[in-house]
Amino acid sequence: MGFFDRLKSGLSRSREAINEIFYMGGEVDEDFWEDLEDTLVMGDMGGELAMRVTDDLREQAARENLNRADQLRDALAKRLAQEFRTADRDPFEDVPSCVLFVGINGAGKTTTVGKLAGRARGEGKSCLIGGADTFRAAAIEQLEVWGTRAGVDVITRERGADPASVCYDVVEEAEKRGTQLVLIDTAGRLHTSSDLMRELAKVVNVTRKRCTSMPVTVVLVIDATTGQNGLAQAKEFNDALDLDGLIVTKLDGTAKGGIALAISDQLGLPIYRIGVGESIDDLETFDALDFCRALVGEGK
Ligand SMILES: Nc1nc2c(ncn2[C@@H]2O[C@H](COP(=O)(O)OP(=O)(O)O)[C@@H](O)[C@H]2O)c(=O)[nH]1
Ligand SMILES: [Mg+2]
Repeated sequence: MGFFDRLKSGLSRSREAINEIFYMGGEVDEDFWEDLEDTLVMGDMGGELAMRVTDDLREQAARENLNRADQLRDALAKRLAQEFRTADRDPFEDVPSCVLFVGINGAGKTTTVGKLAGRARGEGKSCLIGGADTFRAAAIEQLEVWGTRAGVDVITRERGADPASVCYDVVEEAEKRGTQLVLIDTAGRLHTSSDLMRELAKVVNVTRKRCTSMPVTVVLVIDATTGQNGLAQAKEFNDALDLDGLIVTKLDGTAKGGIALAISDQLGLPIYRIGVGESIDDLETFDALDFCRALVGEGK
């Protein structure tokens, strides 16, 4: 399967509802516009964004005399794509580079680090993984399994060690080896969310300060199936850590792919990659227009 087909099959659950309105009747009438706006809201784009996009498309339809639903499909994809922030720099391509992954437990941080490490090795880049989730022994083991699978060394410390010290170690080792890409996995759960944010802020600050030889990028990994809840989460992380960008995971298992758009739009952050499955190859580079076309469908 080619890239676009994989993305499309990943987003098929998000696309079903949109497909329905484009196939129904085919007339662009008052009901069509209402259904479109509702469908965008249900796909977790958020009310304000759904309204803005629907209004713009409605104006365009009037201006260009588009009165069949299928004529509007690509216009919708293009209009949605405009809402995404674009990245100035790809932290996984533009090396040397050090990337910290943050996010709540279960978001897909460790899996994403593993996928990216595998990809980097496949491209012939040198890579090193830092395991700064030292709260659970199982977290360290899981990361080591991914490291082995990807053929990348994992630097960590014993359970309970200071996560910031792991960052220090991994940056030092990377500088010694001349490593191109450093990927640091962090913990997603502490007793309270304010403990987590304080701990992560320390990890981020130590890494930013220690790592002078390459840019440090802080990426929030977010599970698309968390819907609007994910937006509140993303805001909390952004306020505490001043994020650089996002990776949205589990777009294969949700009808709420629009959340990717809502978060990128509201936080003004680019999406670097998207996760569309559990295996090592299920990570895609993000292209806003491809994504929106896969979300909206290409028509017949
Ligand atoms: N379907 C699907 N599952 C994913 C994806 N990314 C991660 N997962 C699964 O989500 C679960 C939690 O992932 P993990 O990397 O341990 O999350 P962490 O707690 O943030 O490190 C695991 O079962 C992963 O296999 C994805 O893109 N799609
Ligand atoms: Mg983890």
